[in-house]
Amino acid sequence: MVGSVTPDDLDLAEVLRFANRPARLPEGLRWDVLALYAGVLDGLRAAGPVASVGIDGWAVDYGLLDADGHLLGPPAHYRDARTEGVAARARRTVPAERLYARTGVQDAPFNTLHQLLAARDSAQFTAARRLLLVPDLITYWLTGEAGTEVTNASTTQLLDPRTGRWAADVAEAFGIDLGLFAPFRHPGDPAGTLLPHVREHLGRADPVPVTTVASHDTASAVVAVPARDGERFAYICTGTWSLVGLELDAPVLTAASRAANFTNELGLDGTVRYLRNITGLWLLQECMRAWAEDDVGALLREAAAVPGLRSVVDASDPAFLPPGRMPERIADACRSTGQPVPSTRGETTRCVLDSLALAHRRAVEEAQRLADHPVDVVYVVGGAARNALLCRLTADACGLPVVAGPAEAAALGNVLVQARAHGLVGDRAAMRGLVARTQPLRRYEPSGDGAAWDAAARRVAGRTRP
Ligand code: LFR
Repeated sequence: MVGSVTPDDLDLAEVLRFANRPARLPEGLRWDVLALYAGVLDGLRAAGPVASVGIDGWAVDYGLLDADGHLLGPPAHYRDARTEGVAARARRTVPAERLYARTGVQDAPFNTLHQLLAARDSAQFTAARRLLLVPDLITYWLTGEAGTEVTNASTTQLLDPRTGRWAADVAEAFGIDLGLFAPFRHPGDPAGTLLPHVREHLGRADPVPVTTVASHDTASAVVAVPARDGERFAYICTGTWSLVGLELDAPVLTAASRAANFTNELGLDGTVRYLRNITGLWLLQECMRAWAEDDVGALLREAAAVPGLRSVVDASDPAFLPPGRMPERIADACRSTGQPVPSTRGETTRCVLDSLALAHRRAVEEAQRLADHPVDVVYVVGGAARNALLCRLTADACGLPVVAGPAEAAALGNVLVQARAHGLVGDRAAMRGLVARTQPLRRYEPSGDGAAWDAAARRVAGRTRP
């Protein structure tokens, strides 16, 4: 994505899109990170003479380097089964209450901490001298300089969200050597310049700066939430996941917050992204993969034509995390909760969208209550901003207006942080103002039919949650 930024204008153009296809090896589900890097290089070449480069990506996963700085094999996928049962064992080392009080991170199987505990006896881990989170790994290949970007580091479950430094006592209790991590970098910091062989590939003679952005994609997306200064808002960052929450000045580390499995991740300028991970459009992506269907528009039209709220599943249930057999698993969840089993693709799609809207509602309500931070509007950014049905259902379910857009929020947030580092835009409010003035947004008013959503919420709460 190439962004152009002036104090009055913000424009984003897609120059290259490539698939991110993990591969199942005998040892487990792995990311094809070389294909990703090759795609990045092709994209940079297609982008032409840019003034700065910034890398963001998904959280928690990492590559391990040996003493020579060489990658020790493909990074494990956070959906890999190697972390099964690890969280429960880890709680015997550090009780859940203390771990949450120190790190503020949700209890999820894929947290970096759990992945490290699952991997630590492997030959690969024994040989490892450096750990780089995936966007930091790509940045390292581009520049030769290793760093640990702090918004992404906040998802490891090894960081203290109050200080933005490592929770050294937690790492020590688990026997994790924090020396594996490179020094911290903050959004806006220089991250080096493109290495000579990269420049040669791009046909650039001049040094090209790489700028640290909020390298966790969700942190970048929150930067581009087009909220007005002083507005009381929640956001939903959509894509494979729905990340639903608030931007706060300080973490919420209470017992109630832990019980509700909210996470405190760091955002730009020391803000806290207080949010819940909801399985998100992964449910639909996996159905589409099972059906060998790539026309989401057709499915959404079918879903809009079938009656709503017939069956709902718990979209934040970790049972939906692994890949495979998604239509059957959704059908099973409906059956086991005594609800009608969706029988057509349209019905299954509708079940997914209704369930997501309901999960959005629950997270928006609980976040406000747990953080004592009421909101007046919900911003939907990311891919689902283009999904009018899901936006409408989310507005109806939340009983709040939804403002949808931009769909490419993560890329815009990435570009804006680079632009700020290069003196082109001002503070967070100025960045958001620029997004609001320049990007197409659509507003959905709630229909007022709260009772049907209340009833559906009771169905999910009563039957599919422990
Ligand atoms: C979204 C995201 C989420 C994170 C998940 C796994 O792309 O980064 O924020 O929880 O992927 O890394």
